[in-house]
Amino acid sequence: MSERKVALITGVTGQDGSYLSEFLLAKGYAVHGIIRRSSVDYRERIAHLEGQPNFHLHYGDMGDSMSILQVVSKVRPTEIYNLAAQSHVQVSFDAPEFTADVDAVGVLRILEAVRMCGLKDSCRIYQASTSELYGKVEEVPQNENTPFHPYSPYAVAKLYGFWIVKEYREAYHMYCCSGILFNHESERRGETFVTRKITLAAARIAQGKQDKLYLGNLSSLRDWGYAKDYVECMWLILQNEKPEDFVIATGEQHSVREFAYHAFKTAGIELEFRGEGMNEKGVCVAGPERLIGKTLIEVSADFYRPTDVVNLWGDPTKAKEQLGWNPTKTSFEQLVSIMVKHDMKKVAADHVASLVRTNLAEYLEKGVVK
Ligand code: NAP
Ligand code: F7E
Repeated sequence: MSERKVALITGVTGQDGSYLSEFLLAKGYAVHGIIRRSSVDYRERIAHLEGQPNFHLHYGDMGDSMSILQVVSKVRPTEIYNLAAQSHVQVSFDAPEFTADVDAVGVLRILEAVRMCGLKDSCRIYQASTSELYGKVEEVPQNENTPFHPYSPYAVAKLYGFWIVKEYREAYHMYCCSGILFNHESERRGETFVTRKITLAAARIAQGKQDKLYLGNLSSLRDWGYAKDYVECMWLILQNEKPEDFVIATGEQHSVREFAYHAFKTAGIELEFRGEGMNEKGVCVAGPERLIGKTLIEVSADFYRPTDVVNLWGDPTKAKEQLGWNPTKTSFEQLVSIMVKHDMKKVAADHVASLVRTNLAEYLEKGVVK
């Protein structure tokens, strides 16, 4: 492997991109990230890294071959982590073409840029693949040999990404591989994914800022891990002697209902689920007096998908044995607790900030402060 340690991360502003940047900087890498131009700068997750001498950002877009080519030729990375994607499964039903362009053809653009820049023998490529490939599952739990059955436009696009990586590995002998990662969450998770939606709502309801939470399928099952633990595995996959694909998961499965139960419990609210299907409700049976007996969770058809993946459960044996990775470093209960504790503080801080803003506006109006 090369002496130079230069990583290029697409999707650097995302949940995983931010943790991976921290991880690689700590390992002594020069880290380059690709960011998109937007009218509002949304770089909250990497703001603390900007200005560090080994951290560099470049404008580009996964839909724009020229920009990808330019960045790759300028940076000449020794490792590329292709994390950029339209990553929301439900949104992929509304924006299927964009999802295909970024999540499928985008992977091809990275592979071709590496070839065109003459880096095919010196640059290792990690592709962010997904348990969504198993979709309408044909086997439980799922491992590297389980057949794929993608069940959303997102999963179909990611399937192309998986196969094109395998194709370039075999056709051009490139070191490129896929991590088939099961759901991984954190306090940096996007707010419309189910876990973060729940932890934020639990914190807001506990602090009197929200009355109710509406969710979709409460019985959906996921294998949820902690994102901070999973980025280590992305790096380990690229340090393996041979390029191979790996399943990354905890090996434990929980329902959306269970996640909600634990999250609300951590926020000081005990829920009891009553009823079934669309009529199921989460009712408060213990906690703050004002909430007892109130329905805090209801089911809404708006959060159901045309086709949904409902039984994901990964078998991380290969990663454990071959990469020495520990899939149970952070337990399910610890993950829920990390997220809820973070969001309890965030909601409280947002409240204080809004009070300060309101008072400041009033003082400015009255001329108390100028
Ligand atoms: P995320 O938080 O949604 O981040 C996605 C990143 O991709 C963001 O930085 C986003 O930039 C960037 N991006 C989207 N479209 C782009 C485009 N056209 N050009 C350039 N950048 C673009 O996702 P994540 O949870 O960190 O996941 C990282 C990767 O792993 C994704 O590929 C996802 O599909 C895959 N994955 C995630 C999970 C999981 O459970 N988290 C599991 C399996 C696989 P903006 O900030 O500008 O939007
Ligand atoms: O849904 C159900 C929903 O949106 C999980 C992405 O990172 O992981 C993620 O995709 C489950 C689904 O994640 C709501 O129907 C119920 O069954 O949090 P999610 P996801 O679809 O699993 C995979 C591995 C990726 O690769 C993706 O990039 O929860 N669910 N009620 C809900 N989901 C949402 N979002 N909102 C609800 O109200």
